[in-house]
Amino acid sequence: MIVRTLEEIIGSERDTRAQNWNSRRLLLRSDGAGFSLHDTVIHPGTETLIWYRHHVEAVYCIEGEGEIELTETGTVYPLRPGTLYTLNGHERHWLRTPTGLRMICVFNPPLTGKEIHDADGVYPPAGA
Ligand code: 9YT
Repeated sequence: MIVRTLEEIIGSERDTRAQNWNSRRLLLRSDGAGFSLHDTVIHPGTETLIWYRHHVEAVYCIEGEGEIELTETGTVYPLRPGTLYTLNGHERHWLRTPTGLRMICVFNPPLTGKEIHDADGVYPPAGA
């Protein structure tokens, strides 16, 4: 059994900072749960290109307003607290927020640690 608090993650090596977001990684592959679980804060006024080619991500918005736009179709989905999206087709997309967002994110396969997006918005495959 694993019990952790956000307070002990913040400022630790599990608190991963990128230009547009902070990801507080509550569970990682080394925890052996089969998925990773993150409390992610997206900074206000940002636009981020994301493409999880090697992972499926589920994202549940709990604070803030924003949108995702699929690059292939131009389809835009508004985000607000209570909205879930799941990139089960590895959809490449823009994530935009004027207000900032707080999201609970699950990755399968689980992230290993310090992944941040490359220039294409991709995280490397697990084990790479
Ligand atoms: C929504 C999203 O994918 N944001 C980027 C960070 C990611 N959630 C992560 O690594 O925790």
